[in-house]
Formats: sequence, C-alpha cells, structure tokens
Amino acid sequence: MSTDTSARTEAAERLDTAQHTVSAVAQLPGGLTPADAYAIQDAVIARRLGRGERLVGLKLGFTSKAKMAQMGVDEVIVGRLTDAMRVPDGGQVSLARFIHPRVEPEVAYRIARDVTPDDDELPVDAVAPALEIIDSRYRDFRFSLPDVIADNASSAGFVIGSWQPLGADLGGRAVRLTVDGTDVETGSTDAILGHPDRALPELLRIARRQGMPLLAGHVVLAGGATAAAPFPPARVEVQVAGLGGVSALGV
Ligand code: OOG
Ligand code: MG
Repeated sequence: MSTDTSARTEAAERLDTAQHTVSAVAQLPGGLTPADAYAIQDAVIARRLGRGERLVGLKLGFTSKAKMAQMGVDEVIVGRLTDAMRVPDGGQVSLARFIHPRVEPEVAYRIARDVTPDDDELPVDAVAPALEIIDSRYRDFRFSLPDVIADNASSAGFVIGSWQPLGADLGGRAVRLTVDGTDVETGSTDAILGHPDRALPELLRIARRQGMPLLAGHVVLAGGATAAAPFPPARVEVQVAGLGGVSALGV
C-alpha cells in the first residue's frame, strides 16, 4: 500500500465504517510502517471526534507477554479512548455494538495535570482497577502490528472502578477475571512490563513521538495483565488485590 494521504484516508474510512456498522473487514495491504499506521489511527480518531466524541484517555497494548503471545505481536502500542467507549462500573453493555468482543483485566492511572514538554515523568494522581473491552475490526481477530495500530489498538470500551490515591506499591498484586463468578484468567500486575508503573514512561515516550496530548484527568490503561477472554452475555468482573473490583454486564 502506498502511504499517500488518500490511501490513509481510505484505510481509516474502512476501519471506522467496520466499527460503526459492526462488520469485520480484511487486514490492510502489507508494507505499512508503524508511522503509517499511527497516521491512519489519527484519521480514525478524527472521524470519531467529527461525530462529536471527546478524547478521555489513552491505552497501552501488548505490555504483557500473555497478550503478545496470544496475538503474535511483540511491541508496545498506544490507542485512544473516547467518551463513547466509557461504560459505568456495574453497567450493562449491549454486545450487539461489537463484532467479536473480548475483555481484559487492567490497571488504570489518572493523569494529574496537562503534560508539558518539560515533564520527564508522566504525572499521575490516582489508580483504579479496570476492565477493557477490545474488539478488533479485522476478520477473525487477526492482524499484523501495523494493522492493529491503525485500528486504534482494538479499543472498543472500558470500565473504571473506584479511583484511589497513589501510594502503595502496585507491583505483584493478584489479578482475576471472572465470568458469572467463575475464574477465566488469573495473573499478577507484574505481568505488565514487570511492574504496571513501567507503562507510564512507555506511554510518555510513544505519545510524545506521535504528538498525542496527555491531559489532566485523562485515563491511562496500562495493558492487559492476562490474555483476553471472550465477552459473553454475562457479568464480567475484574479484581485487583488491594484495589477492589470493577464489572460490566454483557447483554
Ligand atoms: C490489541 C489490544 C491489546 C492490551 O491490553 O494488550 C491490549 C488486541 O489484542 O487486539 O489492549
Ligand atoms: Mg488492553
């Protein structure tokens, strides 16, 4: 695929249409670089903002080996979260909105203030247990690294539990993903880059490189601590030891 503007616009339109018509599409033609793919992601986000959505955060992908192995990808990526993706804790989610949704247990951080070029660390002021809903727009949930970057890192929905002030070490916390009370995935926050706090400098680095603003109050999802599981019509809950739980009901 050539990387000219019209090819990028066409790829973005294809992915955006797949999302709001809930129909999977073929992978993008080969030969895209990650830079091309982020330019397509920018165009996908611009279309969402053009429909009145607002940016409310960012997410990291492939920060754990379990996720990398599950999807055959081995580089950390970033996607954008909008208000339309937010689900209240305990709320219902219509599964008809998605093509083939999956859920992941995550840890969320909150950005404390607008980040400036002088910041050498990402300022965060709170942490919460989180549940991410991912939904690749590609057929069979199969993609290359540039494909998934262009597809906004499969972002589809997110649920944030109660925010708590930072302080205690977030490393080594047990993580559970349950469906109707039964464990489907278990792991540790250390699966996220060895310690979830390590997601923050990774986000700062990639967001700066890509010119993505990091703004006060925005959510940061640090990445799945385990492999993702299918999102069934049932109550899905994430528990992070010491942080509590967060849930959503698929209907
Ligand atoms: C891409 C999204 C990866 C994570 O937490 O690693 C991700 C995908 O697996 O479709 O959200
Ligand atoms: Mg995730």
